[in-house]
Amino acid sequence: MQNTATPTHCPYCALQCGMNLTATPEGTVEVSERADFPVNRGALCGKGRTAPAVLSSGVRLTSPLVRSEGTLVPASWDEALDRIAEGLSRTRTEHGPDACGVFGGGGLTNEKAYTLGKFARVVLRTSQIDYNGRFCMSSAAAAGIKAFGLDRGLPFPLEDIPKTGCVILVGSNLAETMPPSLRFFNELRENGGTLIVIDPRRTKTAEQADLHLAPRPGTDLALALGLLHLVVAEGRVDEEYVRERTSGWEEARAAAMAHWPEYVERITGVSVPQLRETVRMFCEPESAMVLTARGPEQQSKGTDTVGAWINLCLAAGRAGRPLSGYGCLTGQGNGQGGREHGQKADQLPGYRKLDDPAARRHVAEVWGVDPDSLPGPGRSAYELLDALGTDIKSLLLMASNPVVSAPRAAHIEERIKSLDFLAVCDVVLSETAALADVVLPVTQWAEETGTMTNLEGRVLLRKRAITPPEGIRSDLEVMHELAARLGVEKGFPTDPEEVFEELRRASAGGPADYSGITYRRLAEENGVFWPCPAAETDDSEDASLDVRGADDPAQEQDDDLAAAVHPGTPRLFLDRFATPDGRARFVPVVHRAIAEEPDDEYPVLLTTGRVVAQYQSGAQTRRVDELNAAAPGPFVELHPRLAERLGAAEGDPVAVVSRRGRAVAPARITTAIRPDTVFMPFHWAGEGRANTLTNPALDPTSRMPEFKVCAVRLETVRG
Ligand SMILES: Nc1nc2c(c(=O)[nH]1)N[C@H]1C(S)=C(S)[C@@H](COP(=O)(O)OP(=O)(O)OC[C@H]3O[C@@H](n4cnc5c(=O)[nH]c(N)nc54)[C@H](O)[C@@H]3O)O[C@H]1N2
Ligand SMILES: Nc1nc2c(c(=O)[nH]1)N[C@H]1C(S)=C(S)[C@@H](COP(=O)(O)OP(=O)(O)OC[C@H]3O[C@@H](n4cnc5c(=O)[nH]c(N)nc54)[C@H](O)[C@@H]3O)O[C@H]1N2
Ligand code: SF4
Ligand SMILES: [Mo]
Repeated sequence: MQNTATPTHCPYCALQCGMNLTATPEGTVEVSERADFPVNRGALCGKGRTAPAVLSSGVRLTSPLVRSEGTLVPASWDEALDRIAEGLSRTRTEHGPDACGVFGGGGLTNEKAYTLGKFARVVLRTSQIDYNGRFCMSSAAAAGIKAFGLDRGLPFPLEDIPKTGCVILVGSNLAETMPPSLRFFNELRENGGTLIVIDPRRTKTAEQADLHLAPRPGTDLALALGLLHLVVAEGRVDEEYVRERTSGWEEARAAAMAHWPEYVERITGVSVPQLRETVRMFCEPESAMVLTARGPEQQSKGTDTVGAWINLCLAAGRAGRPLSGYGCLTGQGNGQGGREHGQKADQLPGYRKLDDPAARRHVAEVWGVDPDSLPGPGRSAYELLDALGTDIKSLLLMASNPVVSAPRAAHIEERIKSLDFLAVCDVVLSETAALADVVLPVTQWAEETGTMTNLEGRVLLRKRAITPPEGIRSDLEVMHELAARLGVEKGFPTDPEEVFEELRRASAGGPADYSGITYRRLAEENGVFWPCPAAETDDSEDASLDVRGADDPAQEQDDDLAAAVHPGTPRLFLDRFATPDGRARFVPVVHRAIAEEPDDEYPVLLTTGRVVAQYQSGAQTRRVDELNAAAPGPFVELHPRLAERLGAAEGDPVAVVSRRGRAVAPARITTAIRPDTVFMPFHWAGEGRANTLTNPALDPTSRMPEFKVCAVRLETVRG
């Protein structure tokens, strides 16, 4: 395995860029270009290039830790695992199964996410499981299911983007958050297509655009409705498409017509000529796409907002047709797969619903348990964290750092501290792990094999390239050991391929059907797009393993069998949508205000997001020198007019105060932001923690918190 390059994938974002890894004789790991993977064709951002730095023993956890007289001290695996099993059993005995909580992450492989969901429901029998993906794209998922009957990030591969006529990017700064993907948008423009970017800031992405609209944060819903109004008023509705392929148009149209362009201009700050220009650019070409990211989604009306953008696509006949459609740019490495296989509060594997009796029967059979023993749906991520220390007494946390990344973080930090028992599995001592009673050090991406599902719905194999250090175990081994200690000896294998084989069966027949996908196929193809049902002739697991066998000399003659292999589904909805009648559903939505409008006391809007050199809560990337040099700490981005009123100069510490708390960071003064808005990245803990300020107002459908807008005031800091 060592010394030769292993083709694998990046540990971080949803592009899941391909890379080659080589272990050097000196014991380090080198990243080299892997040109064959179509998503990035060799290109990597700085995070991916420097990812091996987190594998070194200087920064990672190397031993289990247990709390003893207030401090975390090294312990044996047996002691640490015993303590976790004891902590969870005691809670269950004293307070019942729902007093044990589980919190997962969208960075976990499909195998881990699947096993974590099963662990919660079969071993702990708790309904209280959710994950950080709820903070990420749950609003887009909810809107996609409403409209199309199915939620998959992009309904087409990224390589379709250069060939469409126009892309509207709503609240995505992909030049910083997915840098290698910018290539597709540059090619779009080289081919004569146009790019429209909607962002309150003139970001690096907006600088590439043919048209940049800078709405007031939290007004994307009104913006989309105003555009739909104009599509109707200008006679640009694709009547035939609406008749043949959609339902609910009349209600949605009536709702949109209340949003006159002048009214929308007043709400959003986007001028009527700009609205008209957007409609023209979107409707005139043969094909067009709308892509959303966290900007419009992380709002207390994110689901309706995405729904309004989908309505626009449907009215203009731009969905379920070649080179046209609505897509959501997912975020974490396995943000897509992580929510398909059961770590979400209301889901079972295969994107089945936990409250659907047929789904419960199917999955219970695969798990060998009584369907009635499966708990029902639990709380959403913020609600779960908010219940720590009250209804939920013990928490098992895997792959998230909510002390930094949850909204109203000071409150959540207090809730975490009030737990009877906290166990954290991580690769580093994150701010959340530092509060735990037991911390388990787990293997990382390069040291273990697993599947990931990228933003295109492409399931890919992230292969182990190096041997993990002594004393580290995988998340799968941890769950196996804990299950055994809690009395469930079987059903928690430690071999990822074995887990995947079970996941295939559990997902079979569900919306996210992986049953036709095998490790062997993934090793040979550059990923397979779900849904990919097993071929009809293939009723044993082994048969499909053999179908595409490269080293099978008889394969040439196996054409019949090969033809029976489902090719996967790169493009969705071309013939029909995934609704019962095959039609896409319009949703009648109307504009509503943000949860916390500015007032005299808190007159400025705060929005939050990312910078290119740091990842998420920073737990991993803040441990990489090169990335820290590029992005050393938090900042408050503000317009010169606002800075002048405040009396702050570039680099001066500025206090940002909301109803939840106060954060301090240096001023970064730029005309690239609206004068009524400040921006803070959320990658840091401590004084500059953006989430001390954010508002946990939840979207009623998706339960997504309003990370993207709250009311604040600014103060200068003396001394
Ligand atoms: N470098 C880096 N890359 C990452 C990540 C990271 O942490 N760092 N995280 C990954 C993950 S999990 C995710 S979810 C993605 C996120 O990827 P993006 O969604 O691209 O990232 P954000 O910076 O959160 O938000 C995007 C933009 O939304 C804008 N915005 C703020 N408020 C509004 C609003 O009300 N309306 C509109 N239209 N726009 C608004 C912000 O100004 C910002 O430029 O990135 C992934 N890639
Ligand atoms: N203000 C504000 N807050 C936000 C956002 C925002 O835009 N603004 N965005 C939200 C979004 S979109 C997201 S996705 C969340 C993300 O925020 P978090 O959930 O905190 O995500 P990470 O920082 O990636 O945390 C992952 C943790 O898991 C560890 N880890 C990595 N791989 C593994 C593994 O395989 N196993 C285990 N056990 N651990 C592992 C890492 O070291 C790290 O400590 O933040 C949300 N918070
Ligand atoms: S863009 Fe995302 S997947 Fe690609 S190298 Fe950077 S962090 Fe990794
Ligand atoms: Mo995310």
